[in-house]
Amino acid sequence: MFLDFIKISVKAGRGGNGIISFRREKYVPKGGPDGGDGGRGGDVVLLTDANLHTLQDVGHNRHYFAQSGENGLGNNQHGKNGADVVIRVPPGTIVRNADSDEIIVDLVENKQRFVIAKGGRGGRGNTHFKSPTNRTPRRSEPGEAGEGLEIALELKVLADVGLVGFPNAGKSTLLASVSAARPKIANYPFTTLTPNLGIVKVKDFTSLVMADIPGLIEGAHEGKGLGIQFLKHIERTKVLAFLIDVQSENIEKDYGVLKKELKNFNPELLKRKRVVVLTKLDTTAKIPKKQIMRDGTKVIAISSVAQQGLEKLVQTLWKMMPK
Ligand SMILES: Nc1nc2c(ncn2[C@@H]2O[C@H](COP(=O)(O)OP(=O)(O)OP(=O)(O)O)[C@@H](O)[C@H]2O)c(=O)[nH]1
Ligand SMILES: [Mg+2]
Repeated sequence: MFLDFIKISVKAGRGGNGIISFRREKYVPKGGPDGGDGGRGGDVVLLTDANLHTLQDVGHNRHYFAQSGENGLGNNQHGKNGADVVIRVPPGTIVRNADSDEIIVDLVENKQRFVIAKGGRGGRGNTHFKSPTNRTPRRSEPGEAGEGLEIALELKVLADVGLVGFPNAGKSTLLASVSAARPKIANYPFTTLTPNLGIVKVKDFTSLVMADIPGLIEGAHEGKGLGIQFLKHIERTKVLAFLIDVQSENIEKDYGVLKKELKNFNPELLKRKRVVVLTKLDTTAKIPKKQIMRDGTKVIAISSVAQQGLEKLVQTLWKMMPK
């Protein structure tokens, strides 16, 4: 199961209590106060990890608790701090307050660390309350409660280029042939059920992140096929590549259907830079003459299997990236 939206509750650890204690030493009848402070409660921390691509692992638990701090001890010893609990999420995870729906943080960098619930402070032991007038303070503080809240996590993958097209158009095959990603490829529709990301090398030190998503069909915005929910994964891509099988009976029509489905999901998507990619060039003897679509969009023909046009496509995508 692919999880790209979950709600969880997080609760940081309570601080340990400060304690009341007095020195008990041989031959010292009245020792002074020596009650130590409580330890700090553990934090709940979100940490991004580029090796993760879904929120699935996070979803195994609905509640995340960090450890409480330990109480202080005699002899001025501090209680141990509670351990943090670290929740690993993929980069591209948007964190909201589940009650107010407000965005708390958008975790876009890899290895980004964010304390979502802070542990309570430990209470002070009675040592702190000693004064010239009170040498035997019988006072200490309890630890503070840790923060707690309900959060909603939503993943919108971060990629430079998003591949859109009908099922079987060859999206996953393209991703596999220009990157090290190994998505599932098969000759039936809806092979891809969850987004795949790959890194496409452009030049020695430059690369693009490409996202392959499930196939779209006409009526997807009404729930046909896999629906359009997964389109949110291309909402943050800078460039869109519309993949259409070169054998299509009507390339303009197919392109129109794809555009319509995108528009129904989010009209902003059509303001994105885009290119039309005719796929499976090796399956036809006819060289497609079309170089430009009616709306002015550039057309590139490729074959992932015969490795044709791939370099040109990658360079074109790179040039389209906002610098
Ligand atoms: N001959 C030829 N076949 C291709 C080419 N690219 C993809 N195919 C075949 O087309 C079929 C579908 O390819 P996929 O890459 O799985 O298509 P997809 O667009 O990812 O499909 P969904 O995940 O279902 O949306 C597979 O049988 C591929 O082997 C190509 O360049 N040439
Ligand atoms: Mg696929």
